[in-house]
Amino acid sequence: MKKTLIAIIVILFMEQLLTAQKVMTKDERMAWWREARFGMFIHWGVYSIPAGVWNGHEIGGIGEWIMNRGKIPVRDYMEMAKQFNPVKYDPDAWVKMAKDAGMKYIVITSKHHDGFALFKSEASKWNVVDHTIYGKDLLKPLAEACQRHGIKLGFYYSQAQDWVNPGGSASRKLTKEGWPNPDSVIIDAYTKEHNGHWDPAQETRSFDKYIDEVAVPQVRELLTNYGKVAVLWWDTPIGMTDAAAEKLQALLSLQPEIITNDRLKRPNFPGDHKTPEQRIPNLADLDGTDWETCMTMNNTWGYKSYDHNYKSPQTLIRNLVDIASKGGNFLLNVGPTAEGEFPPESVEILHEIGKWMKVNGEAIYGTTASPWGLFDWGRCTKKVTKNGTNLYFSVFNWPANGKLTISYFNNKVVSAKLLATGAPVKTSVNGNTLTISLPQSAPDPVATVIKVDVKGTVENKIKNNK
Ligand code: FHN
Repeated sequence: MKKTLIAIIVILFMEQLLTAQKVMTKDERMAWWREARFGMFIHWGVYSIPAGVWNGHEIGGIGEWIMNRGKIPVRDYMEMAKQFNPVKYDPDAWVKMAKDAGMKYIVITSKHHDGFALFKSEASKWNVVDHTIYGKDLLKPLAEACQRHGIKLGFYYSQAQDWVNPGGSASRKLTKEGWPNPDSVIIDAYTKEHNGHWDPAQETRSFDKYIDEVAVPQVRELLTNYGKVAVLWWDTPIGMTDAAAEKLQALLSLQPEIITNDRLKRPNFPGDHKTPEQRIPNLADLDGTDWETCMTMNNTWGYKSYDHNYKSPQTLIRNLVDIASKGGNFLLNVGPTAEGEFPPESVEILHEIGKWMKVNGEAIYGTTASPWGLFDWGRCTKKVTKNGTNLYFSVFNWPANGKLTISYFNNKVVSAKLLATGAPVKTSVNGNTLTISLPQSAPDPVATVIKVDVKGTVENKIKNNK
């Protein structure tokens, strides 16, 4: 009896060991991400204190680049950062806002190009715990909140550019991109000679040493101390070498299920997905590789107090539909303030997107690209089911004659309804043309979804429909 019990325990243990060691395929790793379709990007750091203004000058460009475009000396920037004190930071509220908007994952800047770590690090004192009056790790409570609310958490990490930790690289920006600096000629000559650096303090160590002494240990910290990390989002591989990329890539084995993007080092480290930025690719650009469009709500990633140029919820909802109809993901950015709050405009936009997603999320989650490509009147997404295929037609421009016609249609319609209300809509098939008869006016002027269930599979028609 005792022997049998021991044998069973040994077998169970061996089984567990084997499961744990099983290397996941890319499809297995990407499954949740492809299902999710919609995530939140968060750009947060000490640049949210100046919020786009330095010494009374509005600094050009995106907020998180203020140090570079403003040519702020390392010592001054570090002095400013000491006052970082986000007392209104409420990670549960952040995660809930993402979740209520229909987002399934969050990617936050653990360290942006200014090198400031939002986490406790043994590799550099230039981090929120050791350098600021706030003195607490910002990622730990976010990881816990994500866990509580069932949202996946990923870390953005600027692996090459680092403007404070010596040895990091710097993309060269001309002074005129920042403010009318009277010393521009001297500074521009200096940055030309010094690979984009503007302060001697940035060059007291080699890039290789920076990788070994800062980037590698910090990425190890991120992949060790915060539970499950869903995504590692590299950025701007300026000055990266294959050798440095190898070292960073090797750390990913600490999180065997992790997904990474294509920005570690080009072209030898393609990662799992492409990252079109501030744009939605055309169908012709897509080659079957997974992709994720990242986009700002206004014109900056990091908070800028005077940027109120927000896209409308309609534009962003339609972007999400457009992206899903092409088989991609949408990573929509929020740039919190120095106190730790989302800007009110972002809160409102998230709320509006959430209202639409609550009704129409089925047309986004777990869908794949439109078999027809684009329509003048809107977009289509598709979901294969046990019994056939669900087609989701999202109508942006309501047809004046109340009819949608879809050519190259070869399936039998099982049912058709407005996704929002469940009210049936009439369909007829004439030859290979499906006609959907719609109500007189659009129930949702942003995007009304018609769900059409058909028998069988719907093959790709894009080559016919060009
Ligand atoms: O330089 C960064 C920028 O600040 C921002 O983080 C974006 C987000 O994709 N990435 C870089 C520019 O490509």
